[in-house]
Amino acid sequence: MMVFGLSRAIRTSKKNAIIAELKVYSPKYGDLLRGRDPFEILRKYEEAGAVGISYITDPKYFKGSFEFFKKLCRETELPVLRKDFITTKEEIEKTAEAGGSAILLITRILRDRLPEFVDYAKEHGLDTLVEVHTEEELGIALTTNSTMIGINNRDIGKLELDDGNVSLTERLAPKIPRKFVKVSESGIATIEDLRRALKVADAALIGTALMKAEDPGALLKT
Ligand code: IGP
Repeated sequence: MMVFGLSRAIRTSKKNAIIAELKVYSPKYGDLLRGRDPFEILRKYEEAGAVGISYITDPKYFKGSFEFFKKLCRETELPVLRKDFITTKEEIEKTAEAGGSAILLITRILRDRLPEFVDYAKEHGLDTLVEVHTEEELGIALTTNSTMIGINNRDIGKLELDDGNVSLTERLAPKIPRKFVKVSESGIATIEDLRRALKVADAALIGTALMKAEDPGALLKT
């Protein structure tokens, strides 16, 4: 197991740090795999120099599976981030056992329990990506020992029916102290969006735009 592999990879990256999401389905665009083999996309992400891989295990809205996550952790040397709507500590244990490197914890869902969940995940060797979408949520995230803070440019409450806007990252990232790795998540669709995000954040997390492109690695090479 790579302890805190994702945050370290971002901090030591010499090029644009992009966490590439292997996103099989989006509530807005539907099927994103289009008959392709997910492992073929994984290889493209690796070749293009992704700093880490993200995968959504939620079956309900994103058609993900925990079984596939386990397989993914075995198949790649890159640190893997598990995304889901985590509400129990048992899920943290399962993520660590599967060989995951990092886990997403959503401030809006966990609220008062967030600091405790962060510590629990770190005790299990996992990096934590604490997700925020408002300034008030950022206030809560900053009280935790999380290794990373993710600014979600989309409103998760709208389940991706909004496009998201990188201006949220531009507004919130400067308020985050350097001890946290800053990640701009969601709605990054163009090179211009990516440039804006990486001007203020340490890494960008991209799913839809990579999956919709002809070459899933193209945006990673910019
Ligand atoms: C990726 P996008 O817009 O590039 O496809 O976004 C990722 O940020 C998004 O999938 C996401 C997500 C989440 C999914 C961010 N937070 C929480 C499920 C749960």
